[in-house]
Amino acid sequence: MTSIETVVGDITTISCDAIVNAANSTLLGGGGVDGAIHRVAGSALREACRQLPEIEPNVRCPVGGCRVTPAFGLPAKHVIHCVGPIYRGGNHDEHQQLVSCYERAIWIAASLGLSHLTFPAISCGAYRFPIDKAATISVRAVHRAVLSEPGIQRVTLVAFDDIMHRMWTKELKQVRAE
Ligand code: AR6
Repeated sequence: MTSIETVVGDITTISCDAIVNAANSTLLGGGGVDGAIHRVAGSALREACRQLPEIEPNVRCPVGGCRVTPAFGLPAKHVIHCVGPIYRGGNHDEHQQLVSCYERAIWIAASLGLSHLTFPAISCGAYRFPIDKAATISVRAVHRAVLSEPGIQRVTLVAFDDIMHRMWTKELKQVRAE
């Protein structure tokens, strides 16, 4: 049975098998958690991302998808780069695209034989997804996806502030009670 937990902190400081990144479709870095991950990983991460094949000019990963690289200077083996949706009011497939990020990250981690994953709150910063909705979507997507992946033993949802942590705590409590 997978343990799903939430903590407050900087995701780049937590040891695990794979750190999930909230990237953009270029995969070449940016601000927020993406910037922090690239800073700690070092320039080799950007180079590894640059070498991933483009599916369109300067697009290495579609929205809702993910790609894997080594983690270089981070305390992990891999980075799973997810591209979350930009929130545009909720009627542009954002819900399903966010589900897809969490599910695919778990599936790809399982296929690599990994057991401990850390996630940031994908799309909850620059991409402006409402955090209450994102907390519900992410907890439910993780909860469902790990049911069929017994190799995933631990998922840590890393909140950068107390508000996100409270949202995740509430959702986890609810899902456990169902
Ligand atoms: N550890 C954990 N969580 C963090 C950290 C950290 N070190 N830093 C920020 N967060 P965002 P998005 C939280 O904006 O909304 C980038 O420029 C933050 O408080 O990083 O998916 C990319 O390149 C928020 O709750 O990602 C894209 O262009 C959450 O991480 C774009 O932003 C996600 O915020 C992606 O936007």
